[in-house]
Amino acid sequence: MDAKNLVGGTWSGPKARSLPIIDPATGKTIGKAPRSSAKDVAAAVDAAKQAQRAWGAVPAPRRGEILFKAARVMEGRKQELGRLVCSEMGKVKAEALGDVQEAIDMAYYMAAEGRRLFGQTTPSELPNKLCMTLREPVGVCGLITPWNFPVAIPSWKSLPALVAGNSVVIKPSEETGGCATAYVECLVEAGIPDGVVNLVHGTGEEAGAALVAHPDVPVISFTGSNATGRAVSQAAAPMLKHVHLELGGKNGIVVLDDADLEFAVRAILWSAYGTTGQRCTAGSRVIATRGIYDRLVERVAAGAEALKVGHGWTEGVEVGPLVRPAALKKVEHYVQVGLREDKARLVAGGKRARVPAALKGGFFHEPTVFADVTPSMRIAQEEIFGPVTALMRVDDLDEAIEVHNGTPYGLSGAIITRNLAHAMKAMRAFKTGIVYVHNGTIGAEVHLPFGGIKGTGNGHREAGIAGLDLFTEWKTVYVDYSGGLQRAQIDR
Ligand code: UN1
Repeated sequence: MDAKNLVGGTWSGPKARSLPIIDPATGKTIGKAPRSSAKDVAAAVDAAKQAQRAWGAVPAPRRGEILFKAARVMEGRKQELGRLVCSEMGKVKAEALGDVQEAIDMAYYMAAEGRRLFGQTTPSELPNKLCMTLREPVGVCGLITPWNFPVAIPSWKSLPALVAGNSVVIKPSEETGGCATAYVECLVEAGIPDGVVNLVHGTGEEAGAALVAHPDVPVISFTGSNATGRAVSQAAAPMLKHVHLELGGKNGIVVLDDADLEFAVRAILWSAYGTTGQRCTAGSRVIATRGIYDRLVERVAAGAEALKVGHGWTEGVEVGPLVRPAALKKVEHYVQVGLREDKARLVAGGKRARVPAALKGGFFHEPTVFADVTPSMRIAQEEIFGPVTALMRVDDLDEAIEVHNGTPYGLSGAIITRNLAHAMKAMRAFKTGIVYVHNGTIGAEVHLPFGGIKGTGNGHREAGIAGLDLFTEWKTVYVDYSGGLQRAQIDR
C-alpha cells in the first residue's frame, strides 16, 4: 500500500517526490511513501502546536479512553497489520503479529495510565502546608521511529506522549511507511482529534532533521543507530530539548556449565535469529564456560543450520529476509571480517540463503554462527544487526561477567544457569538496562522500562512508568494554608 502523510487531520498520499516501499522477500516495489520536505514538517508541527492546547485540557482519563478504543481497533485489524509488517520489513508471521500485539498492549496499558499519571504528595517541613508534584505535558513531541518494530515502536513513543496530553509528529522509517500509516489510521478511527497525531514520511536527512531542528518541538525520541543518535543529540542540544535515544546493543547471553543445554540452545536461537537478528536486543554474543562450551557450539551450529529461511508469511518459516540490500551487504561484510580480520571459526551459515525461485530477488542470509571468538574481535564488539552470533569461551562466572560487560553498548544481557547465587550475581553485575534470567535477550513487556546504558542511550527509558518521564514536566506545588508567611529553612 502507499503511505500517506497526516497533517492537521488531512491525509495526503505521495506526490511527485516519493520513496519506494519494497518487499524484502522479493525485492519488488509494493508501494510509495511521500518524500516530505522541511516545509511539510513545519506544517505538521504547526498543526500539532495548535491542537495540543485543547488536547492537553481534555481530562487524562478521557484521553485514555481514546487509547482504549485504539487498542480495540488494532485488535480488529491485527491480521491485516501483521501482514503489512511482514510485507514491508520481512519478519515472520508470529513475530509480525507479535509486533502488532505489542502496540495493542501498549494502548491498553497507556489507556489505564490516564487514570493514574501519579504525582506525589508529601509532608512539608512547615505546619499547615502541603507539598505535591504534578505531571504536565511538554508540548509537541517529535518521534523518529525505526523499521524493525514498525507498529510497536511508534506505539511505544506516541501513546505515553498522548495520554500525558502532548501532541505528536511521527517521522517513521522510510522502509515501513505503510505500517505507520495503518497504525495512525487506528488512532484516528479511535477518535484522536485532528492535529493531535501527525504523520510525515521522508528521509532522516530531510524530514527527520527538520523535525529535530524545529524550535517548536521540545521533545525528540529517536530509535536508530549510534552515529545518528549522536547527531540528533547535538542538533537538539542548543535548544535544550528533551532527547531520548535508543541506539542498539551487543547483547550477551552467558551460559554456565550447569545450564540445561537444550533449553540454552533454544533461547540462543530465538535471541540470535528472531527478526533475522534485526533487533536492538538480538543475542549477538554467547559467553559460555568451558564445561559446556563445545557441546553448545555443536548444538547451536546444528540448530542454526536447521532453521527454515524463507518468506515470513509462509507457515513453518523461522527466519525471514534482511530488510534491504544494504543490510544484507553489511552482514556479508561482517562474515568476511569474522573470517579474515578476526580469524574466528565459522561453524554455521556464512552465505546468502538458498530460497525458492519466487524469492530470488529477496535479501536472505543464512543464520550464521562464529565460534572461538575472542572479546576484542570486531564481530564481538560491533552491532551487525543481522543473523550472526559469536560464541566465546570463558573459565568462570567472573570472566563471563567481564566479557559480557566489555562492549560499548549496554542494552540487555541474559544468564542461563540453575545456580541461583550465580544468577543473582550476574543480575547485579551486568552493565545493561535489561537483564534476563533463564532466557535469551529478547522479550520486553510494555509495562516495564526499556532502554540501556553506555552507547545504547542517554539515560532515558521508554515504556513502563519511566516512559512517561520524557513526555512530562514535573511541576512542584507548595500550598500554604497557615494564613501567615512561613519561610522554608528559616521559620522552623
Ligand atoms: C528493538 O529491538 O528495537 O523484547 C526493540 C524485544 C522487543 C523489542 C525490541 N519486544 O526484544
